[in-house]
Amino acid sequence: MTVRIGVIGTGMIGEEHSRRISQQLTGGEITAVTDVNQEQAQTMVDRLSLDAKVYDNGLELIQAEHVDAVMVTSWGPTHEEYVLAAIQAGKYVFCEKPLATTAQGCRNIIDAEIEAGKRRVQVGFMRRYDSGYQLMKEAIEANRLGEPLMIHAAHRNPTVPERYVTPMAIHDTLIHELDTFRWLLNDDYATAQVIFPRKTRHAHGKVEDPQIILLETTQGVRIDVEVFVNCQYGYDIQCDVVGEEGIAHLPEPQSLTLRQAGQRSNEILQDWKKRFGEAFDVELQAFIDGAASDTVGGPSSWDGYAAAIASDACVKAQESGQIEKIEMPERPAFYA
Ligand code: NAI
Ligand code: NAD
Ligand code: ISE
Repeated sequence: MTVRIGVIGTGMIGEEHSRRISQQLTGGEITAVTDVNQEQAQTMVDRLSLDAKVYDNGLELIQAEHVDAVMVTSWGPTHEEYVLAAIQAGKYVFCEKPLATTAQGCRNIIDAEIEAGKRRVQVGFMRRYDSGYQLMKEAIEANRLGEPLMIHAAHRNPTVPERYVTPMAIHDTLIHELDTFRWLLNDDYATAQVIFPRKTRHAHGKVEDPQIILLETTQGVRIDVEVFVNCQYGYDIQCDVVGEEGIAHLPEPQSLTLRQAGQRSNEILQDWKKRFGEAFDVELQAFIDGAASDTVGGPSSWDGYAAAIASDACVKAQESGQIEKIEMPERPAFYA
């Protein structure tokens, strides 16, 4: 069965994902698209030579008979409404992070999914599909490091646009780590604190950059993450898990070592598109295969909710300068 997919939001990642589905992956077809900027939706259809209808809005697209599954790649504040509508229409939905911009928004989605009685949502936390992070998880679960004690991590982007403001370091950027570490450690967060080092001269006025986020899990693992979104030199994701008997280091992306002109060098990638390209492939193929076989796995609405609760606490910690508590409600059996 070919899964007929409707795309809401044809911006940067919407087009990336649509290109993958139509040109690289198997079992899926883009049959419908929409964007608040209709011209942009039509441009994507033309550029990718899609046989897809352009809809006036996301809610109409979700209802369309020739749409089996929905991909939400519009701006974060629009996600909740579309995911709720897809659940109500009984359609599988892949939603880019964040699932919703508030924890309450995620809770509304969880309540709707439970009431509908079936898992419908896969959240776009693609790092879980990255082969490097998967190796780290395998090592932790096989107890090759002993018990994990600490994580040192960094999330660096070369630059960010003017619309990127201080809280986005948490809910747009750190949100990936907030999901990844819960998954790696099989644990939840207990507290968060944010520290602002000296500001880089490359950051514009509305963003504090860099930031250091200190997290503590319920089992006492301590985590420090440097978020530095104007680091200039590249897109660089670092992670070390320190255990009682060893350390797991996130593999660097494969790159040619060049010996030339008295230098030995390796390329550093410049954006998330290439850094997590293979992870996006695996993530979306899993969604298509899941929809085709009437089931969905991977990061759930509950994971989206957990990341949102931690993210809210980190934003609070940015503002208060204090250590903030993170309280996770009990996980419903539905998401066990
Ligand atoms: P973008 O701004 O390039 O694209 C968003 C698109 O959504 C725009 O074309 C906009 O016109 C459209 N849109 C906005 N509201 C809409 C609505 N109500 N209905 C239909 N279309 C609407 O943004 P980008 O960078 O593609 O990000 C989109 C989403 O993807 C965000 O949630 C972002 O957090 C996520 N993202 C995830 C990444 C990852 O690593 N997983 C990387 C980059 C983005
Ligand atoms: P973008 O601004 O390039 O694209 C968003 C698109 O959504 C725009 O074309 C906009 O017109 C459209 N849009 C906005 N509201 C809409 C609505 N109500 N209905 C239909 N279309 C609407 O943004 P982007 O960089 O592509 O990011 C989109 C989403 O993807 C965000 O949630 C972002 O967090 C996420 N994202 C994830 C990753 C990742 O690494 N997983 C990377 C980039 C972006
Ligand atoms: C972007 O939205 C992403 O999701 C990228 O993965 C992240 O590195 C970047 O900081 C975000 O802005």
